[in-house]
Parts: sequence; C-alpha cells; structure tokens
Amino acid sequence: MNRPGNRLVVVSNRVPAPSAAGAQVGGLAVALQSLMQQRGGLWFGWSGKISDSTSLRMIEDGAVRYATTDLTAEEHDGFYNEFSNATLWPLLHSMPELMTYDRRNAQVYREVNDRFADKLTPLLREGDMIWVHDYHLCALPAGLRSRGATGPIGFFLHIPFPGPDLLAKVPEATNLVRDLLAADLIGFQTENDARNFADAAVRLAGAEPAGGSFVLVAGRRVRIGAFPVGIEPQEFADTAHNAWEGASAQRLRRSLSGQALVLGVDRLDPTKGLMQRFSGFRRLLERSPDWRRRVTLLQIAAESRTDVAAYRDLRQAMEQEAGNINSGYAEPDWTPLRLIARAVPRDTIAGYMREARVGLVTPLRDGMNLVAKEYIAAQNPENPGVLILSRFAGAAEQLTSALLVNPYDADELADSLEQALTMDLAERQDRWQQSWGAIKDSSAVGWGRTFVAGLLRTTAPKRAMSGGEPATPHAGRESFASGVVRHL
Ligand code: ADQ
Repeated sequence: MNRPGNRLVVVSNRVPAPSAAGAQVGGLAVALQSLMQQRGGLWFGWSGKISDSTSLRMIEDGAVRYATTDLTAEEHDGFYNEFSNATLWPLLHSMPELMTYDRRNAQVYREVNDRFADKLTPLLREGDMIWVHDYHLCALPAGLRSRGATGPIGFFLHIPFPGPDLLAKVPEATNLVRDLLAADLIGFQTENDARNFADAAVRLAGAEPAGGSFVLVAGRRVRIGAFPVGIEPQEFADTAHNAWEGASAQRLRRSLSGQALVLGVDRLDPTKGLMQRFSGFRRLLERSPDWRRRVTLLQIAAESRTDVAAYRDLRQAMEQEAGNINSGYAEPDWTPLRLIARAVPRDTIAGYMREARVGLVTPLRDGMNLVAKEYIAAQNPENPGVLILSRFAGAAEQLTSALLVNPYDADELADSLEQALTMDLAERQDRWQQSWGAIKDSSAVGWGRTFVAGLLRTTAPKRAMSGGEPATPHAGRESFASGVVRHL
C-alpha cells in the first residue's frame, strides 16, 4: 500500500519489472525492490527491449507500479552501448585509455534522457519524491525540472566520480554536472567521490560552496553526500551456510582434493582487474613452486555488455591468458586456474565463497564492490578465509582489516596470496571479526531508507512534508562528507 505523503518514484536504466526483458536482478535491484514493496511507489526506466515503439508499458505488482519504455536500435547503441558504457563508464572509473568518444553518441544520450523526462513527467503527482540512479541518467534531474517538476529529486551514482582534470576529456561532462545539480541531494559511494563531485560543481559548473556539505546553485542549496551501499549480511551468511552443505559446494570441494581455493567473482568487466589478477596468480606460481598443486584459482566472470568492443576483447584476452597459465603450469592431476565466463546462481556462489580460503577482489577501480562484503558475510566465523581487496574499491574504506593491495602490482598480489594462504587461525579470526563488525549493522534496504530520509530532510524546509521516513534498526550509513566543499 502506498504510504501517505511522499510517493517514491525510482528511475533507473534497468527496471526489474516482473516481465521485463533481460532484467538483471542484482543485489541493488533486489534491495530497491524490497524498499519499494515496503513503501509502494512508481519505478520507471528501460524495459530491456529494443523496438521502434515509444509507448509506455505499465505493470502493477503489489504496491509497486512499473512503467517502462523500449529503446530503438539506434538509442540502444548510441545511448547505452556507446555513451553510457564506452564513454562515461571508463571516464568515471578514471580509465580514459578504454574510452571511446563521439559527439553524436552524446547527442543520443541527451535525447534518451529527454525522452525519459517527457514520458515520466505526466505520471508525476504533487508530493512525489524522485530518486534517479546512475550514470545512464545524469541529464534527467535537469530534464525533469525544466518540465516543471518541483518536488524533491535525489540522484545516486553507483560508480566512482573522478577529479575535474579527467572530466575535461569529455566535452559534455561539464553540462552533465550542471544537469545533476538540478537535484536536491546527490549521493556517492565514498567521501572521496563526493569531494570530487563538489570540486567539479564549483570549478566547472559555477556552484558556490555553501558550508558543510552544501553548494549553492542559482540560489538553490544542493546537498552532496556519501551513502555507502551495503548488502543484507545475515541473509547472505545464512545462504552461504546452507549452500556450503549443498551438492554444488560438495562437488567443488571433492574436485579440489584438499587444495586451497582462491575465488574471484565478478562481472566480466575491464574495471575489475581480471588480467592483472591473473598476472598476480601467475607470479605466485612462478616464484613459489611450492604452491603448485596446493592451490587453485576459480574465477567466475559473468559476461556483460557483449556489444561493447572492450568487453569482447577482454573475454578473449582472459581466455588466452588462462590457457597460457594452465598449459605452462598444469600437471596431469592439477589445473591451476578454472575460468567460468557466465553467471552462477547466487546461493551457489555463496557456498563457494564459504569454501574459499581466499577471496580475491581486486578491481582497478570500483564504486563500492558488493562481492567483497558478500565474501566476508559468507565466512565461517570459526574458520574464516581471508579477503584480498583492492585499495581502489570503495569497500576498502570500510573493510580496512582485509589485505589491501594495489591490483596493478603482480608482486604485491603474489605476496598477499602467500600471506593469506599461510595466515594462522587467530589472525584470520581477528581480521574477519573486524570486517564483519564493519558490515553487520548496515543493509541494502537500510541504505535506501537512509538516502530517502536524507532527501526528505534536505528539502524539508522548502517543501511541505507529510510523510516522514521511520528510523530503521538497520540503517545504512550516511555521511554528509563533513566539510566536503570546505577545502575548495
Ligand atoms: P557491479 O559493478 O555489478 O555494481 P558489484 O558491486 O560487485 O559490482 O555487484 C555485483 C553483484 O553481482 C554482486 O551481488 C555479485 O555477487 C553478483 N555477481 C557478480 N559476478 C557474478 C557472477 N559471475 N555470477 C553471479 N553473480 C555475480 C555496481 C558498481 C559497484 C557497486 C554496485 C552497487 O560498479 O561498485 O558496488 O553497483 O552500488
């Protein structure tokens, strides 16, 4: 049932509508879905289908109303594959060497954002609170305002935000920063991302520091804050506990014949550092022959964005390097590296995580990285494994007791693998306790509630507010990056 007061309107590129084509129900969609089911509301975005139809498809499911629209083949290419995933994704991850840029794709991106604004505006009601998600929809806050939306608008970026020098590599980036500033609250995964955005807002988009975490834009106060995304830790722990005893985990265990399992679980994506991870593993086998036959790396890398050239190239390169490592080091009874290039069911992965002596999570750059938190939640507290985590993942700000590494440094990866594989029980337990302590009280739903409450608070003095957000026992952490704009 809809709560009285502010209806929540979530806008995201992919929408987990019950019958959406290609809906990818990841951790975040599940979390937002629980929040939406509790509050009721409208969820708007792309249907996942490609067609020439521009009409809206409406689906009611419990308290949630889904409104989706198709993309044309040209929009799917220019907006989704190109400008979102081949320009903004690498740019915002500070990997401009992977970036392609074409002004025409930037135009298609803007047209799709405008079309979303056109379609959404007539569905809006007085008092709605709009929450826009991620890099596909940076132009939407301004698009909605210019069509008359006056209610609270929040925006959350799930991926990192770079410094202003990098942003300058994409001519449209300045305009997108300006468009985002039409929101009332702009959220990021870490304080560093929030600070970078505040910096860009002031230097490139004419905003003025307004004390604390606020900037002033044409007389309006806009709040910029860090809202680290969480998982449902206890739920994941229970899933892992059960799955570890299930058939899949048992088969994996038998196949290892006592070898230590090192596990990587990622989307197959150039930001996840998969080739560098393989180099670190190769370095371990090269310089410490003792480990041969005693350790196996299982890398599960779900294919994604296969229409983008960099993703296809990465898959080929990974297959080649996995083949090289195996042909160079394998024994008749031992395969050092097992590579699976597809998604594996969530509970099966949870069971594998509990089995793994080492969780290898080494992105070159990552907004948060939920796999790191899932690995911690999956462990047996009596005999936990060790997390090796990239310093460049947002999760490293919270999981400081993991072995933190520079993913580009093959020797450091090999050192950390040895350290993890030989770590005594007391140290493993101590590190795990600290990591568990850092994640156990936050949750994905709590994260959503905290953002929504922050949005209501940010806009409360300006707009009448009839429905407050109840406090939640598992609130997500909220940090309005104290003095985020003070240093400017
Ligand atoms: P992603 O880049 O997709 O998310 P991540 O945070 O690790 O990265 O979330 C991936 C989710 O998919 C996890 O729940 C994981 O278990 C699952 N997954 C990954 N590989 C899988 C596989 N091979 N098979 C099955 N499941 C798999 C983006 C940002 C992140 C940010 C999240 C949430 O890039 O930085 O943490 O959004 O905000």
